[in-house]
Amino acid sequence: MSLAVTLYRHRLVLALVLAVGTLCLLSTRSFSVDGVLDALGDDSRDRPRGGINRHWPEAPLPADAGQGPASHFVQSVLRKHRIVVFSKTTCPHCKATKALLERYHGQYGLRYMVVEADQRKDMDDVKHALASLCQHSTFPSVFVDARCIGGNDDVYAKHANGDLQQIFVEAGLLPRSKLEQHKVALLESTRKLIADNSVTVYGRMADTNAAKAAAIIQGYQHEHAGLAYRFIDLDERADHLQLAEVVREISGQPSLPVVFVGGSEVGGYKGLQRLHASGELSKRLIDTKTSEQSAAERKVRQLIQRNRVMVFSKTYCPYSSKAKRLLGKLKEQHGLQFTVLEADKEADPMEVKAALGKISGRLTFPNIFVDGRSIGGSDDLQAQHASGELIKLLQKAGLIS
Ligand SMILES: N[C@@H](CCC(=O)N[C@@H](CS)C(=O)NCC(=O)O)C(=O)O
Repeated sequence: MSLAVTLYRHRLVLALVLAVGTLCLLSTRSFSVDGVLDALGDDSRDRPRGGINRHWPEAPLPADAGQGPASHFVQSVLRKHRIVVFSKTTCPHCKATKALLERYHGQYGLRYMVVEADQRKDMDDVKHALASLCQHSTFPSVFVDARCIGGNDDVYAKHANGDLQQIFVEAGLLPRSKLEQHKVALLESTRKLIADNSVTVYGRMADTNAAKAAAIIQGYQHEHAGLAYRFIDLDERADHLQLAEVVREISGQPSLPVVFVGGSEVGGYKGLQRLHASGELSKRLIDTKTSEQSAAERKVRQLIQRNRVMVFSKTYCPYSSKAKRLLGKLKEQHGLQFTVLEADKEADPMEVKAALGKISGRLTFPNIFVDGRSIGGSDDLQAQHASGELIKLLQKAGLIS
């Protein structure tokens, strides 16, 4: 029997096989998020590429997730991606939400998925499907682990009070260990930034005092061409809470803005305003121009920045010896680490002294710095130790346990 005759006899079976095969292919495609998104083009950004959420399909979706193709689409996106923004390309609130998530991506590597609903033919159905999952039916709608956490205002409010970070931490998307590592790195980079710039302001530009502080510094930019000035706007950062903590630890100032001039903290807006009004700010800005720093000053600033407890001493000075003895005892008892520079062994001890005078206002040895700030000489150290203040300070800074 020829092949043609066999095929003819079994034509019904073949037709059935082909029909079932086509149906399977079609249904796979309509439930494949990637397929739908591919069809949408590049504007739907799929950040979390490559095999994430392997465990996730078992997670339950809300009972009222709805039926119909748009509901199925929404559900499959939510099953596949842990952070999802349903957005519209034209909506400014959506842009703001995406910008915020992009900051979390940049700072902590958090991946998120954006669905641009206005690029879909079934936008209204998607909107409808979202309304059954969220309290609202507007764009954007943001989901974490298939739970709606709100629109743009809600997400920004949660970002401001730390709830958003907490949601990511609890979902295991942002491990606590990563936050801790980030804070250690932040402490170092913040110290470096302060040391490398003539003026550094940490604040929120939306806050009047921060804006006023920035305006004062901008006024000096004509006079001091090339002034190394940085304004760090905490509102622009995903890690604003940690950065605020780090600035508080470095400066001892409880609130923002905090202004550093020539590596030293001068207080907030009021402190800066006082320096400005007295004419002192102009003098300090001339003094702190990096190009005018001596080699000794650069070395002194670097030592202060790189060593959490830094002692400037003189080998023959009894006050220095007494201070080093006390710090040595704290090293033995509590494991305190400290670094000593013997100024009289340097090429130009007078330059070291001048640099210390400029940085801390102190012209005698020893001069002891903790986390970039001078805590005084030997007598101050003994007094702070006797009152228990020194131990408290070192404990708070995590320098002893
Ligand atoms: N009250 C200060 C006294 C320190 C002091 O007088 N140090 C002397 C050296 S022992 C000093 O620095 N003199 C100026 C210099 O050597 O340039 C303290 O406790 O540190």
